[in-house]
Parts: sequence; structure tokens; C-alpha cells
Amino acid sequence: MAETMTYTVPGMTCDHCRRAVSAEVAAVAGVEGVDVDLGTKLVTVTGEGLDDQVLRAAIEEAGYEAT
Ligand SMILES: [Cu+2]
Repeated sequence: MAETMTYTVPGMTCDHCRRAVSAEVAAVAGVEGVDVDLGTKLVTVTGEGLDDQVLRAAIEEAGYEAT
């Protein structure tokens, strides 16, 4: 059963940010898709068995903070 997690990441401002966050989050186990909307600062993650703590850590690893 696919699930969706959404995070607000205010620090994302440009395409570089989008790619950095997408790459880190996409590497997390269970993640099947990542969508970054720079307008709303929303990161939407789809996949199976998603772990909130691990996803937040991946966003931080990219250099950003999920609020
Ligand atoms: Cu940027």
C-alpha cells in the first residue's frame, strides 16, 4: 500500500535546492517518488514503509530543515 508524506522545507529557493533534496530523499529505503514544489516549499514523498525520522534526516543531510 503506497503512502504519502509531506514536508514543508522553507529553505528551498531554486532548482539546485530542488535537486539536492530530491536526490537525498530518493535514496531513502522505500521511497518511490519525490515531488518538490518550490512555490509552496512542499516536499511530497510517496513510497512504502516510509519512516518519518529517516526522511527528515535525509532532508537535513541535503542541507535543509523540514518544519
Ligand atoms: Cu537553491
